[in-house]
Amino acid sequence: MFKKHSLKLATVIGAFALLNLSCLAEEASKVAVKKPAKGEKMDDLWGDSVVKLRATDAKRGQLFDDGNYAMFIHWGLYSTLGNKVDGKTYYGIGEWIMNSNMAGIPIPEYKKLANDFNPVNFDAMAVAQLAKDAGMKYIIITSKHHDGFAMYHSKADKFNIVDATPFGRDPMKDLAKACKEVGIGFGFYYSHNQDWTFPGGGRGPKKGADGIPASFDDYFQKKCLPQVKEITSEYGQIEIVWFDTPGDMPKKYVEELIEVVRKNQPNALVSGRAGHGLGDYQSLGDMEVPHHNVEGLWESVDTTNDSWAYAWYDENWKTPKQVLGLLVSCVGRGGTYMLNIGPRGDGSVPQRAADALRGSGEWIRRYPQVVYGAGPSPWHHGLPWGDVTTRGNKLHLAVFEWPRGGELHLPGLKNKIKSAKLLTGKESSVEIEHKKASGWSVFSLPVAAPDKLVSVIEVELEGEPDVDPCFAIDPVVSTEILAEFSDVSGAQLKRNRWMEKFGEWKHVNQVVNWQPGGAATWEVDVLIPGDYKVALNYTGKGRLVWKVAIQGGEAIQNQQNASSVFHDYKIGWINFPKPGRYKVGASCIEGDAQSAALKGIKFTPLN
Ligand code: JFZ
Repeated sequence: MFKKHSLKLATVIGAFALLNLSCLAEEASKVAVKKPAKGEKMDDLWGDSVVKLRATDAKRGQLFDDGNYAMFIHWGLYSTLGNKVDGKTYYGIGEWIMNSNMAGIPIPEYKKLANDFNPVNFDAMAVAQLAKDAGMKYIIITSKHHDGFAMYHSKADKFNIVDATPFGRDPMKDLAKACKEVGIGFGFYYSHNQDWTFPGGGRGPKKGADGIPASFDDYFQKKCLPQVKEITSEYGQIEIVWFDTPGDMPKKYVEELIEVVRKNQPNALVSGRAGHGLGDYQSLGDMEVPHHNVEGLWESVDTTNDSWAYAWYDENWKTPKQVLGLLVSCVGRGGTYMLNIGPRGDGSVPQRAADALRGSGEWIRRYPQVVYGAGPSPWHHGLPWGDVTTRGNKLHLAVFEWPRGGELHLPGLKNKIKSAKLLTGKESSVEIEHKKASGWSVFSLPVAAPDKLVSVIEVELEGEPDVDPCFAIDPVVSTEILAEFSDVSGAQLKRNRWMEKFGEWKHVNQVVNWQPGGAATWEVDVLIPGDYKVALNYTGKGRLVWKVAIQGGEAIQNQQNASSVFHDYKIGWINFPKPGRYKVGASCIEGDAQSAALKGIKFTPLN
């Protein structure tokens, strides 16, 4: 079962990491974003960032193994606009405000912003302390984004925070020092391919001020290479150089940059988005945590609200519990989570972003073992009530949805349990009772969750964790199983990506192209027999008729509405007559089946 899934997922992730999504053209955007001008598709910028783990990565990989959690900061000239230009608000990722899909600001206009850039409220110590309080192990900050403005003192190019602004100081010196002082790592984001203001840079002007045509090589030699030398030699030890959006940048340039990093910072990691598979680890698509374990060194990057850079209107903050959900599932899938904040143009950090980070950080301080140095879940996917991380013979069950009825159900664990303890976040813990039932482990719990955010049960096993990762229908909590985990016949599993707001990418693996007789089929394990409510999550047009059938058992069908937004539609009750394994299939059998895109199936116990 696991093998099959990992293969399927490898394909999904491979496709997603390759990001050369020519198919994207067919995949209509969900939200009307202005059509990019010719040659201005965002997705041809991502290049080949698939990275294979190499043996020599072991030492540098330590950062990810121990850390698992980092702060990303998008801060630049664009932060002064906060997505408002000439009184008009543009919705989307703030650092792209210059782009023609956003405000479309001409280069000379944009450069003028530097005249008023004076981030007097930037407090490097406070930012480093915030990351520390959040439980994050290092900070990666934009030294230069696609706009070409250097947020540090660059001798290679005057368009920087010291030479071009009234501020006239290098805040990166302060931040590098502050990180050292509070005891966390420091590193730089650098946009190596795209430079929208320097002649010859990716998507930049094609001519210099003198009217003479400029090539990418001009940009590379005059700005990119010297700047990468600067950021890797003038800020002490750095942990990562986070290159981004390689596009079709020739390999030799990427190789040269990596050589510089290796020479100046032999212990630093290079992000996969350097391109050509030359980085040390893989950055998965933005704002997304994978649903199945992923091998090798990788991270997910995400942001506290919906934009990377500050956007004045964006109060859509992740709550501390959401942050923990994303972090724990990232660690559970075997990766590292890097969560972004976007300081304002004056350098201050929005209070709610800080609150979300501190709220989740307090939890991490109570249960550090769930995050730091923790290994992936032997279930290879999340569980209905939460997720699992591991260390040696110990499982940490992070319970996000405390089950009613005083029992937690854990399917498929083959080991003998030595002990099970409910952690209290302090030194003490409470031993809890557990029993085995039809291959499930059942833990007795107090009625109320002991932790207001996420409670943790530590289970010590005899031997290394040995688990059957089959999907199992929880007897208490709703179980959603994604379509990407189904066997599909007479239909197709396809990845759909779209921008919710400009630059805010969403991704769904969905079953489409339904043919007569087509089905998505899951194998599920049932502990408590009886009736369960079934819902399907899909998009489509008009009314659709769906059939859900248990192989050799009951089949139900129903007509429900559809819309362009993924939503749970109730199909009906279905009966599992006894405990054990079942195959359950879902099919779109009537209506505009060509419009139907199935994302998942949900089983909810009646009581
Ligand atoms: C890039 C940048 O363009 C963006 O401004 C931001 O800095 C973000 C962290 O990275 O955007 C991307 C790059 C890659 C993907 C999506 C957005 N991707 O691989 O899905």
